[in-house]
Amino acid sequence: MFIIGELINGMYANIGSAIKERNKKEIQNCALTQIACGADALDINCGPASGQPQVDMPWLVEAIQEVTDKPLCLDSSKPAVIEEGLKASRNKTIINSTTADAEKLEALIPLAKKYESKLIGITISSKGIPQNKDQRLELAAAIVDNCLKACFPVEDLYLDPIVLPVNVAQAQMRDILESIAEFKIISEPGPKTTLGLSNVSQGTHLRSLINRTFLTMAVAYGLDSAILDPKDRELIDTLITAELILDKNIYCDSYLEAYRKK
Ligand code: THG
Repeated sequence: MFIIGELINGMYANIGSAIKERNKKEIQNCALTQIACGADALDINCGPASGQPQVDMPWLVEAIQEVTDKPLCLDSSKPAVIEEGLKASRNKTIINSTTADAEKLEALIPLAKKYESKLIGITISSKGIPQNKDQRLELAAAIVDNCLKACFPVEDLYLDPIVLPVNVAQAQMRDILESIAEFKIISEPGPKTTLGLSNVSQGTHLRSLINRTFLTMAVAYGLDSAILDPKDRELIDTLITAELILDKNIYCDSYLEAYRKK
């Protein structure tokens, strides 16, 4: 599982004020802590309160790459903000994200090619978030189709079914999980899959329990990557164990320690 740490997000109060005050240390500590906990990449989102994301995004990129070479996942709904992040990046990048709308696809697929970035495609369109699995698949297929037409390698595309909170969209959880398996066979070779795990538990009690249960189920449906809180130790232990059960990790009595070190 390719783990993308979610904690450098301006929606968190400490990160929001660190961005405002240009407190590099706070951002760098957050980056290093997530990596120590097992993050393979770091999501970077300036947050809803940022008045100048085109300036904040490259500042964040520069601060983080002073302390790590891990890939950065540039998270913004604005292509211009993502482009400023790409320009500042000297390591691998992931664009987070394009929707299935032509305007976004036409802006972001060429950027992904130009900067040799991976690309997350979320199954959302101008009509909103799909309400069932067929609508999700239709948007996913449109994203894949656009990548194929533009000669963008589909193996570098991560499709995201958009996870909704279980307390508002309980009836959609099964569709979201089944979409993971469906997306992977849209083309040959197929795209990869990712999702924003913490969305599932927003506004609920027992967040951590809901997160790790959903992740375990998603892993069984073939999930390749997730944006999550790597500081949640039980979550990471559960993930390692789920992959053990699926024969992706080799069992030994100290498998948790062994796979945490990997
Ligand atoms: N898909 C893709 N990218 C994404 C998401 C997605 N990026 C953003 C988000 N969703 C994933 N990241 C988070 C980060 C934090 C939370 C949820 C998802 C979260 N935050 C607390 C909350 O809202 O309750 C904030 C708590 C606080 O303020 O301290 O849950 O789905 N491609």
